[in-house]
This record gives sequence, structure tokens and C-alpha cells, in this order.
Amino acid sequence: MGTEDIYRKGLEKSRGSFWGRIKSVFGLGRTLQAADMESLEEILIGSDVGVASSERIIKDLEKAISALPSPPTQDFLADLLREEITALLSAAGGHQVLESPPEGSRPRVVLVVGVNGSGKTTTIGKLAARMVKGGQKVLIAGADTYRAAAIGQLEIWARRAGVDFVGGVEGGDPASVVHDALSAAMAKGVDTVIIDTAGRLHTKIPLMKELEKIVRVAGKVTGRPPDSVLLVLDATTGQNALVQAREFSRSAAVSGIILTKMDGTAKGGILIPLSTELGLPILYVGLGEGIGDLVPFSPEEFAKGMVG
Ligand SMILES: Nc1nc2c(ncn2[C@@H]2O[C@H](COP(=O)(O)OP(=O)(O)OP(=O)(O)O)[C@@H](O)[C@H]2O)c(=O)[nH]1
Ligand SMILES: [Mg+2]
Repeated sequence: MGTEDIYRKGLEKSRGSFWGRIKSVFGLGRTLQAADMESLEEILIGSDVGVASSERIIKDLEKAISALPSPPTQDFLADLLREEITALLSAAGGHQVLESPPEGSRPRVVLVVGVNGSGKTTTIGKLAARMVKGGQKVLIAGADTYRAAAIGQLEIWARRAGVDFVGGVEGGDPASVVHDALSAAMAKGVDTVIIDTAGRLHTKIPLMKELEKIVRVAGKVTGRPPDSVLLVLDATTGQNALVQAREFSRSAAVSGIILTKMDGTAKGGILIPLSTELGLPILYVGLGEGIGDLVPFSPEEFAKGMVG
């Protein structure tokens, strides 16, 4: 399956709710009227696009439409919306290329954080596989020591991706796993270390402090802060993803977002305020449970998948 197909298939539900509702404004063969703008704005906001982004899109649409000789057709609106969404999402930009070996110091340290069940461990497996394809030597560190099952699950993903694994014991200190994994990686000339962490609610202070300790210990071993802190968010949580992003940014310098489970939700629009309101780049999207279902985020493909 090509990237375009992965997006089209993964965004089927979101497209149905977003474009499906917009299409219904047109009715049978009808063109768009000025009075329809209010319904359009409601649909945008209802699709988790966010108030500010929705207002901006509507304003731009009104401007473009007023310059037309006749009321716009459905196709015209689809083209405009695709352009608007692409432009909005390209603004946060800064796609970090994690697949190719690091240009700076080795090992590149990628810390993965997020609330319980957001898809961290699965995403790490998928990401490690992409890095291997990019020619890297990868090591996965299991700093989720709360449940024995979590350690086992990550080890299975490491094997599937064909990479090294350093894990702790159940109940062990997550920061000491990070210490051991980074020391081993430095000795072995590993290109990238991906650190899995236990799911934590952004509202639980001790766990957020633990995250800060992990960051500190990693810094002690390598002499610098983690190169990337990836926040994994579950797209099905909708607006709560915004709250999580704000809170996690307080405890760790989040450098980018991975939005998972886009295939299982109609709330794909949430990606827009995440990027436009928080200014955090969306790096990858998860569009399924398989090892190949993590794709680099593309504003164009996303826009095409949502509209039309
Ligand atoms: N459909 C779909 N399911 C996904 C995706 N990413 C992860 N999942 C599923 O979500 C569930 C939770 O994934 P995990 O990777 O265990 O989540 P986690 O964040 O590591 O969970 P904790 O370690 O308990 O905090 C699993 O059943 C995954 O298969 C995705 O992109 N699409
Ligand atoms: Mg996990």
C-alpha cells in the first residue's frame, strides 16, 4: 500500500464525519450560499478542528468565494479546504528526520511519553522498524517497569523490529534502566536509543517528577538533554489530547507529537489545533496496529484523506 492509500484508508472515519457532513450542506446539485457559512463553521468546530482554526478557515473561504463570479460548487470547496488544511498544518513544520542516522553525537536519544494506553509501546516498535530500514543500529530501552507484561510486550516489539533491547525488572527504577541502556548503547556504537516509559496521567505529580528524573539521568550519561521527546497521543480522545499536550510540555521539552489510532476515530481533525495552537509539529501518525502502520506526517496527504 502506498502512503496515499494508507492515509485514505486510515482516515476513512474522519473523512466520513468531516467531509460527509460538509457535503450534506450542498444537498442535491446545490451551490454554496452565504448563509451556509455558519453551518460550515459549526461542522468544522464539531470535527475538533478548534475554534481559532475554524474561524480562520471560514474567513479565508469567504474571501476566496467572494472573488468568484458564481457561487462555488462542491469540488471548488473541496479544493479550497484541502489547500487551507495543508497550509495550516505546514506552519508548525520542522519535520525531524528520525529514520536516517544522527548527524550529531551518538547515540541519538529519543524519549517517548504519554498517558496510559495511548500507543507508546506499539509506536516504538513501528518506529524502530523504520529506523532499521533507514540503516540505523537501534536499541530500545524499557523504562516501563511497573508491569512485567509491559517489559515483555516491548521485548516482543524489539524482536519484531530486529533491534537490541535493554529492560529492567518489574518494580525497578526506570531511571536506572535508562542509565544502563545508554551506557550499553555508547559502548556498542548504537545510532539511536528509543526509551519507552510507563503510561502516566498528566495530572499525577509524582509520575511527572519521575519523568523529569529520567530526563536528568539521560543527560548525565550523554552530557545533553534527550534529542527528541515524542509525545504519543491517542486521536480518539479528541479535545483531551490538547490538555495532555500542554501538561506534558511542562515536565519534558516535547519536540513533536505522534498521533495514534487515527484509523479508529472520526476525530482526526484534532491534529489541526494540536499543531496550530500549540505549535508542536506532528511527526508521525498511527493508522493501524501493524508494524507498517506508522507513517511520517504529511499535511498534503492528511488534507487529501480528510476531504473528498
Ligand atoms: N487501531 C490502532 N490501534 C493502535 C494504534 N497504536 C496503538 N494501538 C493499539 O492501542 C493499544 C495500546 O497500545 P500500547 O502500545 O500498549 O500503548 P501504551 O501507551 O504503551 O500503553 P501503556 O504502556 O499501558 O501506557 C494496543 O492494543 C495497540 O495495538 C494505531 O495507530 N491504530
Ligand atoms: Mg506501553
